[in-house]
Amino acid sequence: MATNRTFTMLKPDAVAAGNTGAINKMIEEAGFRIVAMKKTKLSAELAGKFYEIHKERPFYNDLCAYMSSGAIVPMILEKENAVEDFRKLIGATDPKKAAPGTIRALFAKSIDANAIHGSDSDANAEIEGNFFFSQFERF
Ligand code: 3AN
Repeated sequence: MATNRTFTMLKPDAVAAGNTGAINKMIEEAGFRIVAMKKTKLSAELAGKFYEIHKERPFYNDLCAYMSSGAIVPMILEKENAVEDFRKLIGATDPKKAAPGTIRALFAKSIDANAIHGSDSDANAEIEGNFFFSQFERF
């Protein structure tokens, strides 16, 4: 089951710009099923926990401040080959390098405010989904 699921999160820039619906339309049209979804806001402390793997990176503090600056929309998604296919759909971390037609090419503003997160492995998808959702919030 884990191999068919990934975790995503619409970031504060995308939610504030009113792009939630447009991005979710692209996600569903690409064949992903939304298993769990909510609108919420992270405290700086929780953002720090979520991005703990990046603790040593120079952009860690800015990233945590940014990710707790506004509402986000975390989701668990299901599809064959979910992690890899979703990374393709969202495009490169830096929107200047994101392939045309990808979510980041269309909606990201910068490397920090890059519209959307996508898990980079099945193991992280599981950990990240569990961070936001209980078993009773998955359908
Ligand atoms: P991705 O989200 O594409 O998997 P990660 O996991 O390497 O990228 O980085 C997590 C987040 O940290 C990115 N989404 C981005 O917002 C931020 N980030 C990554 N690299 C940089 C960087 N060089 N400068 C500033 N922010 C960065």
